[in-house]
Parts: sequence; C-alpha cells; structure tokens
Amino acid sequence: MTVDIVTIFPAMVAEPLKAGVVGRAIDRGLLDVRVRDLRDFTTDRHRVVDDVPYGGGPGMVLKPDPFFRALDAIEAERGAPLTVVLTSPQGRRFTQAEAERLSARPRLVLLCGRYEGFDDRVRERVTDELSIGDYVLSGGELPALVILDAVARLIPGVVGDEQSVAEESFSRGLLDFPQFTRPPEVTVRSATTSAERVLKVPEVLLSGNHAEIRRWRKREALARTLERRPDLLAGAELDEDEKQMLQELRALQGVQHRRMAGGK
Ligand code: 9D3
Repeated sequence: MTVDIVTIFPAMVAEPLKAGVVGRAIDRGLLDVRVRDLRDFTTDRHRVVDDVPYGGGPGMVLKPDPFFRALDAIEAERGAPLTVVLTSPQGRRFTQAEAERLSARPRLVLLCGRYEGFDDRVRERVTDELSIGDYVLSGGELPALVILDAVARLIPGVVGDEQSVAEESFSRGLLDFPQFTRPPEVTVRSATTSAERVLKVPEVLLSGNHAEIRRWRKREALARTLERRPDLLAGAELDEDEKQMLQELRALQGVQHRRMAGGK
C-alpha cells in the first residue's frame, strides 16, 4: 500500500512514522509512506498556503490550488485511482470498520487541515471525509497518524499472529479481558488511604487448565463490556456460550445495581 500525507507541518508526522508497528512495516517494504509539504505545491514567491475567508470572519482558510497540484503530483507518481481522505471535524466518525475498508485500498492520500479549514472546493477531489472523534484538535496531522496506524496494522504481514488473536475480541465487538504477568503477588499502597495490600494474580491463570482459562477470559471480557461499554454488545458477535454467560452477568449486575442504589 502507498500512503501520501499532505501537511503544512511535515515534521509533525515524519518522526512518529519511524517508530513501532508502522515504522517496521515501512522498513519491511509492506508500506510505502511519503510526507509532502503543502508549501512545495505553491507557485508564489512566499509559498503562501492560506488566505482570509470570503464573506469575512476570523482566522484563515487553506487555499485550494496547492492541494490540487499536490494531488496531481501524487497521481502522476503513484498512479490512479487514489483514495483521498480529508481529515476534518465535519467528517464521518473513523471506526474500525472504516479502517478495514481503507486497508483494502492500494493508494491512500491523507490531507491534513489547519486553521479554520479548507476551501470547500478541495472536496471535489476527496473520496472520504473523516473525523476521529468529537473533540477539538488544532489540525489534521494527529488524526492522519491515527488513521494510518489503524489501517497499517490490518495490512497482511504487518502485525504478527499473536496480536491478531488479541485483536479478535475487539473486532468481535468486545473489550479485552484483563491481563497479568509475573510476579504472582505485588504489594501496593492505596492512593487514598495509604494502606498496603497484596494483589494476587487470579488462581485460574496459574492453574494450567486451558479450557477453564478460556472460559474465565470470555466471562471477564463480557463482564467488562457490560460494565463499561454496554453499547458495544448490540453489535457483538457472540457464540451460544457467551450469550448464556451474558444473561447470567446481566442478572448479577441487576442485583448489584439495586444494592448500590439502596433499593428495598
Ligand atoms: C468544528 C470546529 N471549527 C469551528 C469553529 C473550527 C475548527 C476546529 C478544529 C476547524 C478545524 C479544526 C482542526 N481539526 C481538524 O483538522 C480535525 C479534527 C478534530 O479537530 N477533531 C477530530 N477529528 C479531526 S480530523 C481533523
């Protein structure tokens, strides 16, 4: 897959690309990423990328023509068709399903916004407009990195088996089960009372009984999802065993809630 990131702050995205899963995918030739400075596609002496909004108002707007020239250059180099993603607060929410869709595209372009946004005519060459969530950022560079990270790990060979197994629970629509590693006991001091407590790893994980461990993990993943993200359960793919467990957990949770509320 080829990815081109167009930004007025190339340094903001270049460094993070070298680290972790994405960096390794690039080193191994599974991913070909180029960061392009929008200013390189201006034609004036001062390399101006922004201008005042027509109709007045505060702030600046990114000019359309540097984007058009950047897209022409990318298409000449990479070929057509391009999947052109505009990062913007007005976009559809970026989800795992969107990441899966984009990971099947051979040529991706990520356009990063700044200031008050883009001249609306840029959208003429955009195939997808995406937001990463309902909070205000100062530009599209971090969203572009978020999108690339989520997409890259879905490219075959980028992430080893072990992580794809761990990811199963999320793509199935559940939160992860709790994880533990050595040592089997740790002493912690409570943040609030300063009292010392010895925290043990759940017995079942030390038992070596793998069937029992699998069931425990299923149940914990379901319990956490029910507690923290019940909205996910509507879209989750559950087997019969899990549906049964969920019923039990719901009954239990009902009891706990009535207790907490001090109901009679
Ligand atoms: C909707 C807010 N706009 C009206 C005043 C101003 C504005 C705020 C932030 C315009 C652009 C930006 C920069 N943000 C992005 O480019 C952006 C973004 C975000 O802020 N949150 C979540 N996802 C994204 S994707 C791109």
